[in-house]
Amino acid sequence: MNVTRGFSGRPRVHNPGLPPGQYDARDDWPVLSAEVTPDLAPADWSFRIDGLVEHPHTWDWDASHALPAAAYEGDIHCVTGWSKFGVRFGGVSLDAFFSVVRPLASATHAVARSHTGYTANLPLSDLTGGRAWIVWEYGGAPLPPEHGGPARLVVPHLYFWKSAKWIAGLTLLDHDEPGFWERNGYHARGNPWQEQRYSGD
Ligand SMILES: Nc1nc2c(c(=O)[nH]1)N[C@H]1C(S)=C(S)[C@@H](COP(=O)(O)O)O[C@H]1N2
Ligand SMILES: [Mo]
Repeated sequence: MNVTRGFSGRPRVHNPGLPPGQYDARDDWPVLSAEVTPDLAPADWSFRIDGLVEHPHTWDWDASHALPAAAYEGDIHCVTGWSKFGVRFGGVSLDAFFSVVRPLASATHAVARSHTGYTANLPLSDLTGGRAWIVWEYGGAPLPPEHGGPARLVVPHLYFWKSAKWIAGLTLLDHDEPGFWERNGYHARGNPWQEQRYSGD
């Protein structure tokens, strides 16, 4: 911990776990949605990976739950400034889905699509190696609809706008193609530790 004295003389604690410019939202979990929360039942949810893969595939709720369970326990960082420490999401690692579809060597990027039409682009390398999940549980309970339930993408090492709620699929590409926020001035990658908030950062 790095303690500096502010104007008030009260010690201000810089938490080294916080990326630059972020604050700890503690028990708050703000809802940030460009859309109205869809009425999406687990039975109507599906997840598809297509584009530059050997075997495009669609999983329904039961098929995705038959894959090996995995969890993310750690921090999340929203570009609007809040971070949360020690959240726990339960679901399946994207690696388990990729091992079924087998990305082609030419695949370098992905566009994540939501059932609502929201999109976010990501380098494929940010989605592999145990760093990205499809999740349906938060803190051991079903993921609430306003937070992307029944299921969302979680890519916690990037700003949270990349973690598409109500995830519908990934399309693998051989080039980068901006998603919803990226077309509106946000950064193509969005690494919070490098403060990649806006294009040009
Ligand atoms: N479908 C969809 N996914 C989305 C968004 C959105 O508007 N629609 N907002 C993104 C942004 S900007 C953030 S910070 C997080 C917010 O997730 P939360 O509402 O669960 O906090 O979801 C991301 N995923
Ligand atoms: Mo965000």
